[in-house]
Amino acid sequence: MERTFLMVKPDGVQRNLIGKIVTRFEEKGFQLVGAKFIHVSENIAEQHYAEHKEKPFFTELVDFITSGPVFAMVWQGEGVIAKSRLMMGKTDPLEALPGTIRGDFGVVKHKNIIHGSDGRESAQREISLFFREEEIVEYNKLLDSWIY
Ligand code: RTP
Ligand code: MG
Repeated sequence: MERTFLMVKPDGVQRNLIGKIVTRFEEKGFQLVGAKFIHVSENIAEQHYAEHKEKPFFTELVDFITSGPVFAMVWQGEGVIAKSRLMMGKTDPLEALPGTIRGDFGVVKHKNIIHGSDGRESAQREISLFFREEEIVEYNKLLDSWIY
């Protein structure tokens, strides 16, 4: 089953949005298979955002994601990578549609509440950057037979 890495960023944590965000993915029918409340180190932040290393906002990005605790998660389900990107909305919260997480809760690009992997390869890379294999919990849910 497909998996993705989602993370409530420091602004989402400070604004008490963890519960609301988790609820959206639960209600959709995706399954939470890993979660941890952590302070991201500079080293992990730099690896996580390696694709943006040359961008002018890279330092700002690393400073922000290490500025406070985050809620890191692994979610599982059919099409979860692309669908969670849709549920998050566009990078810029002012462009993100109402009904999306960024569209409903964010205002500026550099404080956009949530991170989500943008493809299969980044999902794999990010999951293994933040989670050890044994920290991911595989289990059967009765509810699944009503979703699939
Ligand atoms: P994310 O990686 O956080 O899920 O966001 P994303 O895929 O929608 O956006 P991405 O292009 O990967 O950019 C990563 C994060 O960098 C910040 N950003 N700032 N100042 C700027 O022009 C700018 N552009 C991007 C955003 O916080 C974005 O989430
Ligand atoms: Mg991205």
